[in-house]
Amino acid sequence: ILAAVTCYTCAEDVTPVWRWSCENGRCLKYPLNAENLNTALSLEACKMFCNEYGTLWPRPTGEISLGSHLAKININSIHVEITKRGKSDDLMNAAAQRFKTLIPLVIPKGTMPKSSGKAVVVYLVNENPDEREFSLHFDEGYELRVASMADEKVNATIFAKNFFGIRHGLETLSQLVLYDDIRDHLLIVRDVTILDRPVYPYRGLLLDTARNYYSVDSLKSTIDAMAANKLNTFHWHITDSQSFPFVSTRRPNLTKYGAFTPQKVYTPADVRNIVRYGHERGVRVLPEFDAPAHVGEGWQDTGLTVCFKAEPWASYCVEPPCGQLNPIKEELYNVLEDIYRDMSDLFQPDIFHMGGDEVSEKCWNSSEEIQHFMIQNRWNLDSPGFLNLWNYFQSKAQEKAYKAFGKELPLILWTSTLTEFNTISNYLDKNKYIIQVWTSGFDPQIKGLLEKGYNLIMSNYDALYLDCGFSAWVGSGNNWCSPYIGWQKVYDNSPAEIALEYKNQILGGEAALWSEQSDTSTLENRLWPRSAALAERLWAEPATKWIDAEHRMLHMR
Ligand code: CP6
Repeated sequence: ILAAVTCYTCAEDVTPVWRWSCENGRCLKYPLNAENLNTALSLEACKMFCNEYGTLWPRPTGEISLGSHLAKININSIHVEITKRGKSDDLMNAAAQRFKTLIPLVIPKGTMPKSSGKAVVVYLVNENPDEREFSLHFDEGYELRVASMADEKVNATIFAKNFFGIRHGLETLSQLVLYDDIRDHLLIVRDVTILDRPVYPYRGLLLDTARNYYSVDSLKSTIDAMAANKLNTFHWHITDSQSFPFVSTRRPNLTKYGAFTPQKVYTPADVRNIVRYGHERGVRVLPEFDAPAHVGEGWQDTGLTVCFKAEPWASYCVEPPCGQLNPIKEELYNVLEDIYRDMSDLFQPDIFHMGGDEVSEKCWNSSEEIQHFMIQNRWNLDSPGFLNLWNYFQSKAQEKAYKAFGKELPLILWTSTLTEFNTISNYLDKNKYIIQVWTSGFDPQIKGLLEKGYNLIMSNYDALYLDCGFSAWVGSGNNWCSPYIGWQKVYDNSPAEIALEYKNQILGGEAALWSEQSDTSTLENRLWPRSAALAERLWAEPATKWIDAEHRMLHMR
């Protein structure tokens, strides 16, 4: 299959000697000669017509008709018209601008398309031009038409309920443009109708920028690639016990003591830049402040943590250096409020992630002060007792979060002992908390939580951990990454299949790149194309498996 669609012998800078023909869903190559020159298909054109979904990724979910003709277009004459003005004008303009920059990307390096051909005019028909905020309930659907025409213009129209749908439509339209290396021309598919909307409202990617630092540019490139795949949430795990690169204006010492170096930080200007970059691309930048575990570096002078760098670390945390917030300190909650306020100012999020993973009883129990507090409250120094302490922390942190963000925004927590389905309703209100599942897709907890009415985001480590699978964490021996999860496994991981009857409570999924073994230099290859597989799974929830998507995946990669 690979050999049939890939022209290994066609160097980019030579005149092609092959033409391509679609046979039984594959593009096969034949010699290009004088007789077939006029009708010969280039490889890209063949791929476009060799598959029900052309080379679109993720594949549309509604009606699709791709016509059977290509029109020659002029790269210097591409126009986007915004038909209705409103509060989202700045975003609409940015999306139009991005569309224009996407087109030249299909031109192979070292070649130049002829500048003859038709002008392209894209009409953007936005029903609610005032809508500009992210939401778990907004409508990201769109309708795209490329007219069949005989005159000197190619007319395309995108209809949508809001900017977010329009933006997706432009992304799809850009994928209908291809480069013909037989004629050195840009072409666009005409006679097109596409109706499209996502199956899941939450389609995310987690990046951990605390175990290793990532450059601001690499984060922006990541957002570009997410936008191309119609992923809509960049979950920024911005702090952990290893470093605190988030520059807190209200508590600057956290960054001063917590960053790896004074350069390896995200300043307010960096964060604003990234959040804006995401907004223009339909990507929500969702901050996580992970607590009460996974803290350490940065808190040295506060006296508000316990068991920081405790040894042997394996007795107090999952990976060193250990560290946990001390929930009995009243001052802690003022610091949290300040961090949340900084995040509110910069991210203005519609959802907030409060972490809550991997809390260690033993870490809290190593503090006499905490033991004393628990005894005073008549909480036993056992597991249920520590859940009371944790709940004490979470309730106070929740109150500060609502205050700092100025609203009761949905809060996300990782699965943990606090979120076990038998007892979760003693602690967390199902109308206030979304639970992100990071444990195995076969965990009975998942169904239990759904039965109790909780909304979930799936990040099961057996399919969606991009660092490595579970065994990398618990003794993979001398194998640096075992198992390495391929895009096929990501693609076939269906959140709905886990519990069909509760599909409405599964908001979507998220792939996670934990960064103990990754940084700027490895980022692209860790994320792509595997996150593209996730993107199609969450956009379309196809009934088919990866094998049916392989041709399009090779193109998207
Ligand atoms: N860091 C944080 C991690 C992990 C989690 N939280 C993690 C746990 C197990 C595996 C991979 C990553 N490194 N903060 C769990 C949500 Cl296998």
